[in-house]
Amino acid sequence: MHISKKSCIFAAEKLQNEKNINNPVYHKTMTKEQLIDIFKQRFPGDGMQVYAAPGRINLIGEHTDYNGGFVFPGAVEQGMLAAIRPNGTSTVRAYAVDLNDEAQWDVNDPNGPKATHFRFVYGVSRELIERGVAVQGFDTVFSGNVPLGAGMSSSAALESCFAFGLNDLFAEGEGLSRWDMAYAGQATEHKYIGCNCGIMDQFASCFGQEGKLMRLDCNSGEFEYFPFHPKGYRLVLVNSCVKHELAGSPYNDRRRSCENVAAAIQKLHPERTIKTLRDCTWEDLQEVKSVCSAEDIQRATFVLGEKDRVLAVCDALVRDDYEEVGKQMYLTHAGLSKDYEVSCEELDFLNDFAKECGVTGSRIMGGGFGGCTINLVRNDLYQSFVEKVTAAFEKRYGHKPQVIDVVISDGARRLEAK
Ligand code: GAF
Repeated sequence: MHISKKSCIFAAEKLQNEKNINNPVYHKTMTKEQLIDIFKQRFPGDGMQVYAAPGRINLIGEHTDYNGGFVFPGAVEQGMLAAIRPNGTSTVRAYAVDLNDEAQWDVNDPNGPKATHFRFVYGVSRELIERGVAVQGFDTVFSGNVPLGAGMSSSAALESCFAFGLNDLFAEGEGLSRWDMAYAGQATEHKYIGCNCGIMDQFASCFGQEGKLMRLDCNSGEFEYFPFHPKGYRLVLVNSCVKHELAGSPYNDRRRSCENVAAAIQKLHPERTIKTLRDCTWEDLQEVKSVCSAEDIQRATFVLGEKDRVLAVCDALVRDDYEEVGKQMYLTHAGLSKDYEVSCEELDFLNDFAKECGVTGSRIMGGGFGGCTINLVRNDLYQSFVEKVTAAFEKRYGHKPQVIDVVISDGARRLEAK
């Protein structure tokens, strides 16, 4: 598979890679007070509210969300902050601090702004209106510290921040549920950005709770919080700081492959209801081997395996069996690399290197094609692993990876005045 080392694959993350590939943190973490100061310089007066929503990690369960499978994410401490104040008109005036970019549009404009970062805000407000929230004009200033292009879903953070904030400011009565907000974010990706993503990222950003991972059944929407305080281990991300571009839209292509296989199985079994690969078995897959492309079968093979791996990891966590958790993570990486083909040289290098160092579990996290690996590391190995992987990666690729300690945090919220 030929991969050109250029920019981002997901339209949703386009902005990030236009800006910077090898130095993903090009802006600083901003406090609520700093954001308010910037807001006041642009839009004098008081009365603004500040909202926050996080990016996410995912312990296991990749590319399973749009296949009706299980995912196992948690919210992180990095996220998006937005100061918002209704302005009594139908005009939205927005300023993206990190990009030093501004735009304005009418809430009823059917086209909206062109720049990706503003399209998220525009799309979310349109989706809220569709869901019955009477969004009017507002002034806003926003800034984020989710490393861009790392696969930690800076886009879901932006969507959830505005979904939560605009619902809080404009909804009458009870307003939207967190599920409605998550779906509004996902619909924004589909309709305004062009990425047919699943629900994992928006779900994690809306429902996250400090210290807890969540196992979500994407078929039924049922989910369970799993307190995650592994004794003797920690989770650390190693961000390759690269994002590769494939011709076309590979994320949407992967999704289409899965849908092709599910449709072929449905055709063969009209007596059953096959909505997604979730409804399919290994036997079904065998049966359609001759009518589907080898590539589609390969993709589906990964998805069926990944469905089982999430459940295996949950069982292992209940037993505090972190060795088993790690084993499943390595299997996921192998599947994502060989069958789903969403890895790249840098991520395979990080994965191999983690294994050589004796790291318990390691794998690509997020959509793939760059970004980071998530690593389950024994405390006693942590320091030497971080030092070694940093040095080895830099020697090979000419730049340092970014090491990010995972802190599982809360989901979308309003920040109360201190
Ligand atoms: C991206 C998507 F946005 C998610 O919905 C999910 O499919 C993920 O890739 C892969 O697990 O983050």
